[in-house]
Amino acid sequence: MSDETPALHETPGARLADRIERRWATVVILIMAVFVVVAAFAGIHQATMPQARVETINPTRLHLGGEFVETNLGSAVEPDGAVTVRAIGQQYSFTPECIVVPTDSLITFRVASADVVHGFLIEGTNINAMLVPGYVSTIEARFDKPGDHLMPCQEFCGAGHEGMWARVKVIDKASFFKMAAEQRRLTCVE
Ligand SMILES: [Cu+2]
Repeated sequence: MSDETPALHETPGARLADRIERRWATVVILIMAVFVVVAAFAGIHQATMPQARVETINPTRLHLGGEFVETNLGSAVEPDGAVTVRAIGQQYSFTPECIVVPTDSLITFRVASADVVHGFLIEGTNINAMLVPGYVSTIEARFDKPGDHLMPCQEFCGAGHEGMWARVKVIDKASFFKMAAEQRRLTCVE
């Protein structure tokens, strides 16, 4: 290399390229760091689907015994005052087809599929999970105001998929707990 020609990596163009590359590398590292934090947060709070905690169940025997027998479906107040909603998705309906929950309470949804993959989605909220046969899908939620939400199946599950939906009725906390004192399992199925 002669004295008149600078080395290739020392030309002004090369130095500019070097600066730009370093800037983009920093941006990429920051984006990856954000993704890692989001994934860790979702995992720790069990907000991922499939869930971090795997709970299995035999889908062919849901109706015969255990947590998901028909008399145990609907909303229940647990001894500690928390509300658990148990439901089943099957071709082509949800049981119960109208779910009633209180405002301002921690609600745990526990939902299982009795046959194929279905979707559990409550419109107007960020509640959205897959119901994979063999697994219990658990989601925690809170509703701050009374109202009605549609709950359509959001995974194509067969010829009758478009007719598969239920409703979620959010009522004020006092009336819910009054009803719950008189009945072991609540639904709004009429
Ligand atoms: Cu479905």
